[in-house]
Order: sequence, then structure tokens, then C-alpha cells
Amino acid sequence: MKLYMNAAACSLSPHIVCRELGLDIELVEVDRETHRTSGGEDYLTINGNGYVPALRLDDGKVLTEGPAIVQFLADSVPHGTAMLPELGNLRRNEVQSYLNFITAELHKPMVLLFNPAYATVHPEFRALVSKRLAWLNGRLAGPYLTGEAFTVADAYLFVCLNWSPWIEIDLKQWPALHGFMARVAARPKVREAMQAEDLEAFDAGGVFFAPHAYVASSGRTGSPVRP
Ligand SMILES: N[C@@H](CCC(=O)N[C@@H](CS)C(=O)NCC(=O)O)C(=O)O
Repeated sequence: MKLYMNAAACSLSPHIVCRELGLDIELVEVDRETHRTSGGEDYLTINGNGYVPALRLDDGKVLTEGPAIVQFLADSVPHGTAMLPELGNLRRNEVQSYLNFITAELHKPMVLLFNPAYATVHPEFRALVSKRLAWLNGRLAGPYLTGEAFTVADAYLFVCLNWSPWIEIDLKQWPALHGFMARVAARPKVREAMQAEDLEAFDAGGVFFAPHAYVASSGRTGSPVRP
């Protein structure tokens, strides 16, 4: 399988899921400006929307949309029920509920906070994201969103929360979420995925990750991640 991706973008979520499940994938980087892949393909012929992630299966079929991809990955192997419970188990629907919450209530408004074209409404979007994060913080009782098991929704949440420093959202105000980040960042397979995307911790707590070139630079101007 091939995973079309950008470092630290939402494609890191299916990347983490692949590694957690022990699935063999080839990472293919997509140039955001030219829509060319590292292998020279025109990415618009793979995903007409131009954004990552996309998953190309071994038979050539392509699946797009992060939340659908991570569910497909977990369903593709028997042990995937550890990350997405089986049909008929309400915990599966709880994981799906979180995937939908993350994609609609966090990911999309966070994307707008990266976009200077929306600068005039950034305070409102920041307030909205903060309200959602406060709610989530109050619900996070176990180590992970639905309890003891690290699910596909946790991988997605980790990736989105990792963007917070660049949109002026201080996660420390929500201790459960901050603790969640530290817990996920310490998972060996998550570390492996970040290493493969050349990401390094850039804060003292080792909770937020950015490309090596950004961490190593003295100025650290602009955003090193583009969701
Ligand atoms: N609805 C899509 C959104 C994907 C998305 O926003 N991808 C971003 C990276 S996190 C991207 O590639 N943006 C570039 C673009 O929109 O051209 C999904 O959930 O997969």
C-alpha cells in the first residue's frame, strides 16, 4: 500500500495507524504547490481534491478521507479490533463519533486558523476550538478517548493537537489533553512514524513535534506544519 502524505499533516494519523497495526506501507510525499508526488505522479489524478491523505491499495484502488482510511486500515486485519472494535460493539460507534468530532469540530476550524485570509475571524475560530477542547478535556477520563485502548481516533486527535502551538492555542490550560499528548508521543510506534516523517520534539516537554529543519533553525519563523 502507498500512503500519500505531508510531514506532520493529517496524513500522520493513518501513518501512525499503519505502524501500530504492523501494516507495510510506502510513504509518498506530495508537493503542496505543484501537486506532484515524490514519484513524479500528478497527485490530482489520485485525489482530485488535491489534499492528503490518500491510500493506494495493492490492487490500485484509491481511498481518500482520513477518517475512512483509518477505519479501512483497522478493519483490514483481525487484530485491528484493538484500534477499532468490531461491528455490533458500541465502542466502535464511540470511536466513529470521536473521528467525526475531530474532523468537523477540530480539524477544519484549526485549518482556518492557519490561513491568513481568515485573520479577521481568527479570534472567533480560536474561541470555538477552545470551547471544543475544554469539552474534550472534561471527557478524557482514561488514558485514551474511549478508555484503555489506543484507537484510530486517538491517532487523529494527537495529530490535530500537535498543531496547537502554531495557532496560538496553549494546550497546557487543559491538563488532560496535555497529558494525552505526552502519553501518545511516548508510544514506540508513534515515535517510529514521526521519525520516518523527520519530525522532532521542539518543546522542552517533548510533546509537540515539527520537521527537523524547523527545530534546527535558529529563527523558527512561520509555521512548519500545514494542515
Ligand atoms: N477532508 C480531508 C481533509 C484533508 C486535509 O485537510 N488535508 C490537508 C493536510 S492536513 C491538505 O492536504 N491540505 C492541502 C490542500 O487542501 O490543498 C480528510 O479528512 O482527509
